[in-house]
Amino acid sequence: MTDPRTRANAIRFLSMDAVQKANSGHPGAPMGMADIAEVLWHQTLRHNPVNPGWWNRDRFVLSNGHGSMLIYSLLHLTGYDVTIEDLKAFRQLHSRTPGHPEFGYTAGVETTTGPLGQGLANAVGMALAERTLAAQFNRDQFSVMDHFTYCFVGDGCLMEGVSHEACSLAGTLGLGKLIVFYDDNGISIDGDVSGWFADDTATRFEAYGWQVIRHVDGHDSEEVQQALATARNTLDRPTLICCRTTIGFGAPKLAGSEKTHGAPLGDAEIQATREALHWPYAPFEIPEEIRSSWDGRARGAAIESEWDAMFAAYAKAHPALAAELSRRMTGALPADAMASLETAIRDTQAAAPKVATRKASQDAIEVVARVFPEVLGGSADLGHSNLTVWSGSHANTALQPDGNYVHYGVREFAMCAMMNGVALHGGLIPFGGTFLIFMEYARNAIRMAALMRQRVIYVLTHDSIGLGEDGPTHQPIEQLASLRSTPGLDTWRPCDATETFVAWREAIARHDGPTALCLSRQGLPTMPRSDAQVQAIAQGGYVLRAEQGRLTLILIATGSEVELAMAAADQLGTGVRVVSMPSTSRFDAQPAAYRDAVLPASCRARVAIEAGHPDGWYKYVGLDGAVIGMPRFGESGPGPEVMAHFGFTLAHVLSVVRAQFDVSA
Ligand SMILES: Cc1ncc(C[n+]2csc(CCOP(=O)(O)OP(=O)(O)O)c2C)c(N)n1
Ligand SMILES: [Mg+2]
Repeated sequence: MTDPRTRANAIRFLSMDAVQKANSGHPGAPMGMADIAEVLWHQTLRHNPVNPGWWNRDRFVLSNGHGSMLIYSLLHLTGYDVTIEDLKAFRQLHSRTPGHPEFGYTAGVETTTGPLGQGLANAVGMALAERTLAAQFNRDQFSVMDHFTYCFVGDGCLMEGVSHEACSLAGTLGLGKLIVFYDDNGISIDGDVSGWFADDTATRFEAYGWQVIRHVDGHDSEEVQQALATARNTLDRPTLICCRTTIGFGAPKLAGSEKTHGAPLGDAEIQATREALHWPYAPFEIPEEIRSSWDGRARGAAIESEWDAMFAAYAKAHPALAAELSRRMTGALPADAMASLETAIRDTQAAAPKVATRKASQDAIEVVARVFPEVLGGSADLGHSNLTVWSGSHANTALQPDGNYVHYGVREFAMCAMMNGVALHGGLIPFGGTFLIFMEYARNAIRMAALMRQRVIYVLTHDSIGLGEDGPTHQPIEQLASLRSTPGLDTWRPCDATETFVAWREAIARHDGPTALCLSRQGLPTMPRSDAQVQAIAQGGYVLRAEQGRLTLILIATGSEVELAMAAADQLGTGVRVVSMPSTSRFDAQPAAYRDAVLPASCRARVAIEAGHPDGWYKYVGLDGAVIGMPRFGESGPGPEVMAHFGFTLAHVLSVVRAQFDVSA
């Protein structure tokens, strides 16, 4: 019989040998957490290695993602499509075992981790998604959505501020099926953490409303098993299991030292560890008995087929619910969704309201949330400024877990990282609001959504100095440029209600990445458009005002500055074209012929106008063009006065154009 320690040692040797072979990586955490991982993965985790996409699987997040060999070893040993050859290719180009776990590369990896603390916030989002779907779909004896979310964290994750944001909210929401194992090894990269991390972590989590299980010996499988059972029996609040461990456990000279954190142990120390742990096998050799004791495929198939039978009975008893849950989990569009949005776009253009684009966004959300019941909205305490609440929104709370709106509180980073977890879980489409300036607080979670190609929608209002009185702390300058330079993220800055509706449609219909909607505080008139122009908005940039006769100048603008560009064109004459460019990434993705039709190479007289950092616009206007932008911080004052002070006036635009270009027809 293979005992737990032997199974754990299989993880230890695969990890230290793979790191040694790659001559790069982190053996310490996998060796230290191997016993805990063995307890969780061998008998408790409900998953099916043959079908990593099974909806009701327990989710597992390795938030201390530098310990990637831990999860790769577990996936390999339990029977996922991760071969011994994959482990030998650890950290090599295009291998399925990249340096940090990456969603989409490796079967069984639920989220990309490595930026410490964010995996934990992703796990909070997954637990929230599970509970929300359970409340919306489970009926009487049918618990079709009913799984745990497990997360491993190290000292680093808990030092990171986002752990406070996410875990404080997880406590308030009472996410009882979230279970976190803390690898309390007293070591981070610089050494013994007592000099920089002396918190009473257990008391801290109790203060959040968590159940905390203290003083667990992370190398004593029975103690870990007992703690896990207690955690699984407490369903009204999340649980933190504090496990005392030794980093690099088993290495005779180096165990307990930061030297095992992020470097190969070396051949001599690995040989000494083989002797100390009585492991006579060659690197990457797992004897059959140990291998079969780890194999989770038969157990996984049995667990899933039990659930399949339940789901079949549920589908008989509640056919509409079953069909809807299936639709949501597979990500299929609701029937007629696109047609409803089309109609709303056409109606908006016809009604031609003068509203702030944040208000138009709220009107769009009304339509979107009606046709996409899987929308899970929210805001970081700015619901009434971001206008993210709608007539059908109701709060998701511990007592009302079926709600479709999350009050994230003032926690922008956790909001965005949790939304990644919600999106990864499936079944819900998250959107969340804050001021555009405060996307900075959430920056890396937005980047992670783009890296993982997740459909997450950011409602970022108060999009320029035009917001006025709150002043330069609140006025975004470089944020648009920063969002636009994020690969895979679509950024929209619509100029009116119609463009806002189109941006929402594009965001929600998109399956392969996140979208930032940058919206005005101040009212903006609806621009006149033909049907063809309405259709063209989705191309990201299009001719809003065509020249008559010879083209003498192109004005390019976005958002609130489109109105200004149109007024300037009226003054400058018939040869002036206005291009509205709500999304540069969308425009850049169009065929060259389309881009050239909108911005003909023959016309070098070009001026871009946007109350944001100017640098990105030279790409469109060229070095002989001009940009009217904001290369400096703003000022506090009434919005129109601030705009005028910084040159966003008709007179200034006309003078810049006339000084540089001859626009006579
Ligand atoms: C946000 C972020 N900052 C810094 C790092 C670099 N880094 C990787 S691991 C680590 C120390 C983590 O300590 P701990 O979680 O205790 O891991 P252990 O050494 O115990 O394995 C640091 C600073 C990172 N990956 N993410
Ligand atoms: Mg540590």
